Amino acid sequence: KRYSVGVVGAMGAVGTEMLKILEQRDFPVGNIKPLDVKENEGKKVYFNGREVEVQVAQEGAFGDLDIALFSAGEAASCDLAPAAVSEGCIVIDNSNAFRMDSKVPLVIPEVNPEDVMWHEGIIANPNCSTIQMLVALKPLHDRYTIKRIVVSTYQAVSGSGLPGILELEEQVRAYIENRELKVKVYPHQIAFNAIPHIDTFTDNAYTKEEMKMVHETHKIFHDEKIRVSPTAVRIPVIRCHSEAINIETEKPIEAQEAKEVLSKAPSIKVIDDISANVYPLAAELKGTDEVYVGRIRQDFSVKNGLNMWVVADNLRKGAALNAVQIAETLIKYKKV
Ligand code: 2RA
Repeated sequence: KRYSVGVVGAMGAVGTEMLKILEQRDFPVGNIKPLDVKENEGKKVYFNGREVEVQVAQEGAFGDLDIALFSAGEAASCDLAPAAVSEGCIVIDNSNAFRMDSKVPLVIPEVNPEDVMWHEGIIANPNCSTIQMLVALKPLHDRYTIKRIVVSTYQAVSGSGLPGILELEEQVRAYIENRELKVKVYPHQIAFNAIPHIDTFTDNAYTKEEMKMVHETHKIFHDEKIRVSPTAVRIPVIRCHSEAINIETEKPIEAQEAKEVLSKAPSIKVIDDISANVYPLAAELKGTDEVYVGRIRQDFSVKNGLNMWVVADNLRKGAALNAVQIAETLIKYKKV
């Protein structure tokens, strides 16, 4: 069977990757429908070597689709995802609009694929920083029962889409040319800086980005007991998020054995040889699909603790690839 697939936000950073990944993974597409805002109507995108015209993402555009991958921001998802479902289309949404909705499964195919079984038309893609963290922690949670996670993220500007990329590039250019740096996308200059503030602050002094990692971990692991304490930081890297993760486990955990558990787990590549200065590096992992783990070491400050460094391409496994893998999971579980 071949499927009629729409991509909402087809001209954006994630939407562009979605089209690329559908093609690279030879997803059984019968018809592809790039959808975006009115300003982009008529522009061309390429799919399977063919030029395809962008159409307007609006009510009535989903009746001929089996699946629509959304990555056009929360407002567009709130407006159009229910309409798409009512037109008979299944929505895989990369925005934050439905992630905590009790009727919407929040899925990482390597972690909780079976949750697609209870979808009612919408499946939510987790936040990029959550996806890479939980792909890495799932095998350790299964083996050692994680009770607490402390994580600091080092997030690329492409997490803010094309505007974030352009802001960093422009500020670096201005710095080199001794011009005034303009600040629009972020609360402060991002070039040569580290901003501990992603999304908005909530009333507990954590940011929404940090609280997403807490709530999404509980929903995806189906475990409200795990304590999660994140700090989300924006750094001047174009692509690939990095995370310093510390876990405490119920059961005794030993670094070498944990390294073996990780190296056998799906979608994980262990890159860890400090004798040769080898560990995952954001600048080397653009365009890859796995979650890369290194600096695996005992946390000697607690009874059962482990530290690790986790890197993944935030536009691929952190967004577009995970969404396409959810579509593949729907087919596998016969839920489309
Ligand atoms: C960011 N995780 O990095 C958020 C949304 N992609 O900006």
